[in-house]
Amino acid sequence: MFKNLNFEVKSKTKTPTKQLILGFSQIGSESAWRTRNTQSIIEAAKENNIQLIVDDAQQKQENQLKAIRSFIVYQVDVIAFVPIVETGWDNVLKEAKDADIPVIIVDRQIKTDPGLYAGFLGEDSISEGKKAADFLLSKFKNTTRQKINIVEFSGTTNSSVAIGRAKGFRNVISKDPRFNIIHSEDGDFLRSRGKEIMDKIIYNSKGYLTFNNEPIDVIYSHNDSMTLGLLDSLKANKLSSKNIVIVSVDAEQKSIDELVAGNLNCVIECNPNLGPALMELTKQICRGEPIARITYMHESSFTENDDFSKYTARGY
Ligand code: GZL
Repeated sequence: MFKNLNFEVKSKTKTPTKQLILGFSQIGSESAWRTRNTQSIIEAAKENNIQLIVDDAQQKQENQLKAIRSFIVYQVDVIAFVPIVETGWDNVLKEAKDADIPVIIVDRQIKTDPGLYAGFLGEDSISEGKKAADFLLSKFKNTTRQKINIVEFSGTTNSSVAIGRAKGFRNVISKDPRFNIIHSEDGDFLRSRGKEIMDKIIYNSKGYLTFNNEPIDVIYSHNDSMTLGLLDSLKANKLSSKNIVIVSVDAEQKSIDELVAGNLNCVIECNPNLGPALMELTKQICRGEPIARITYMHESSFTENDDFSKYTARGY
């Protein structure tokens, strides 16, 4: 699906019938969400007759910088990329601007001079974090519990998504003093890391599930891959997940299946299907039209209170 391409410089003549070339740097394939995200872009490029050059950065920012510089040498019409972390993009974006190649930021946001890119297409991670907390406020509204302890499985440090999901969550949960985040750990959006973190918690627990001798009441996980990993750990240790409230983000099929099975309580959707919108923005730019600074995708939530018979297949 992915290939790191060798580039040779091609003369780029802008003729009306010229097929548009989009250079896309993807961070990797760390989750089913990411794989679907890539597929959506590949499918949409084909449907729009746009030549797509996809590079898989294997989770390394330096590989993304190399790929973007290769797209510049290749003189693609538009560059799009998912910034694995928020910072470190200023120089390469200046090089793209000097080469008169517009850039679209996809999925995750960056901290840079806004004049260095055309616009952002992706998810509102702060809103996703808010929705996760809203569910908990509602879930515990009528309980007499005076202390509700939360452990957070965080996404990649310095990624805008982990920062946003943490910020949105805390903005809401702080409204109720009963809630305490007693531990937060970077699981890098990986299933293996989710299992490792949970294995360590279980190993050090006194009784069912504790952290530093405090009972854990809630787990908030920034993505389904880490959630599936923590469920792997509970299952391997013959511990039920039904005695703890678990909220996850992405809404991959496997996570929805665990919700229906009663092993999760709430799953916040993060929409990976950015392909069609990315192609529209690419064509808009190539027609010389400005694009919106921010384009958010529609997202919903799934909870234990839903009528599961109304659910449809997630497709990833
Ligand atoms: C979200 C995206 C995140 C997903 C994870 O916008 O950047 O990265 O939630 C993926 O599954 O690793």
